Amino acid sequence: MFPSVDVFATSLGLQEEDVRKKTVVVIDVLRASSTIVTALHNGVKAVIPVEDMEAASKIAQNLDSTRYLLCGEKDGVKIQGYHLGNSPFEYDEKKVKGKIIIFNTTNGTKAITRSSGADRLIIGSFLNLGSVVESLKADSNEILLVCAGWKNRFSLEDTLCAGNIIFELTDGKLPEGASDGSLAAFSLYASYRNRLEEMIHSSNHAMRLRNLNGDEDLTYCSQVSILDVLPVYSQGMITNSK
Ligand code: 3SL
Repeated sequence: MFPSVDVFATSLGLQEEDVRKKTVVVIDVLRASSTIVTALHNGVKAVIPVEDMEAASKIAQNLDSTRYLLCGEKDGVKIQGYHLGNSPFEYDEKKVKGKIIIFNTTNGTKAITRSSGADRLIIGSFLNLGSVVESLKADSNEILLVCAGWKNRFSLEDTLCAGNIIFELTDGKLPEGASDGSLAAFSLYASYRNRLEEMIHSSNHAMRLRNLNGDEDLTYCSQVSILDVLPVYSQGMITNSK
């Protein structure tokens, strides 16, 4: 039985009532979701997503400085004075194991905080797609897939990932009565699923990132279901519930 699934192409205008009593999956393939998944896989204790630098410093002031790392980016570039930026490759086990990450990014962490009133809030990416789908299959809530997008605009890679989740939930056959959002994301994914990596590399955000740090992050974030991690948000923190 296909649960009720809808898709927001960005988190702009997302209201509390849109997420209430639902299971929400926030998707920011490039790169916030992929970085959170990687950080948790490499032993991060918890990720605290924040909306801006002010919120990040407030939280940092109340924590012992040996316990946390201040991390994130503005327009793709590491914020001055922060320990780490937003490339998943920065979050290797040696640096991050056991740490709390205070995480501030342009679109991804805003989408997460805007969805915080959900009944269940999961962070999804291509990297942990299998774990997300498995968890959604066992969930009786209505499902909302929230794409982070880029500065209130549609992002190809996030909607492709939403479509991939829906494709897996429906075994590739979208039932009648699916929402317009599901139909659009599903159809996009179904059209490009054999050229996923190529499509991600040709997205607008990939072009911006390529100028900043090459192709390495793009190739990494395009891999499907390589990490068995289920990041779940609760009371201000994201932890791995696997
Ligand atoms: O917008 C975000 O949250 C980031 O993931 C953007 S970037 O990939 O670091 O540019």
